[in-house]
Amino acid sequence: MNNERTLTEASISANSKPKRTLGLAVAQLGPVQLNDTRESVVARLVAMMREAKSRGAEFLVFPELALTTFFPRYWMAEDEARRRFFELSMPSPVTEPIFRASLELHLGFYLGYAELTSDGRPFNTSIIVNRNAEIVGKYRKIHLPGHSDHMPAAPFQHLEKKYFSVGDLGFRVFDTDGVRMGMCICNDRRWPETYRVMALQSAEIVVLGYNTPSVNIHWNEPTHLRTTTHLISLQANAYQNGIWVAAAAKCGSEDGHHMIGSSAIVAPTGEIVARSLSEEDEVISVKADLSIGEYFREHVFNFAKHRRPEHYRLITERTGAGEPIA
Ligand code: CDV
Repeated sequence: MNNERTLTEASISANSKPKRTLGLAVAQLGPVQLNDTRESVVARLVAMMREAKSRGAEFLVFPELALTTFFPRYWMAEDEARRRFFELSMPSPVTEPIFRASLELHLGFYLGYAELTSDGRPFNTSIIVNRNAEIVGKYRKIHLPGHSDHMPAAPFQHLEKKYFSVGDLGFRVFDTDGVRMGMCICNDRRWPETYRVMALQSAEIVVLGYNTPSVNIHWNEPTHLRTTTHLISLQANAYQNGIWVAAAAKCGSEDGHHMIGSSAIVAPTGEIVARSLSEEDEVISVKADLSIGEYFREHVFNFAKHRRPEHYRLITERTGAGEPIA
């Protein structure tokens, strides 16, 4: 890790743009067990907000579905899932302490949670909250992995397609405390379109949370690849879009179901500048120089100058792979 940090610092000092910095932190969350209360999880989140602030953080990234265990691994009726795991409002009496801490600490944050709208639609949702504890942006997960049917032979379920509707808000960006920020959720991070749509709106940072089981229920994927493909997705997309990417895991063993850690902050150079060491609650932080991304966006990835969208038509015209074009 030290070596990677040195490379990034070298690339910063070789350039001359004035620094625009953001104290950027990620709050990795260790396991949340099925029987843990929302109150106990919120207390852990607030403790990490204080830790992040003490290190100079101005924005803190929490995981996907941060308030409960990763419940899509369990088969149950939709009504039961909604009653046990979904939020009807944000903030709510239970989550209010997070917003109070945001205001007190003058600390913005990203938070993932299960949202049930007032008209009964279920989404895997995240929000960006500014340093005045105001919600400035909402995103609803678009790339929902897994299945909707019961797979009793599988070691566990991945029922995001059963419990959630596909997000209806698109990949938008939000200006929060002087920074243009985009967000996505977990599986979205593996898709280049996710980042490119936000980079085309001049995103400087993309933040995200994830719950990635160590075991792939669909094929016998070597465990180490779960971490490799996670990191490579963050790094490639940070570089190819000239953006910072900050990713927060929920990890460790939730009632015997293990999920990867490796929360990371990646610079627009594609270099990992901070990475978690544990699979427990852990804050990582950097002083992110936002101007680094400008070099990439002005030169090798100057979109206006070099992109050729007339040759990218298949990306929006086709969903699955098909026959060669004439
Ligand atoms: N929560 C997720 O979206 N998890 C997926 C798993 C199923 C591969 C991920 O991309 O990490």
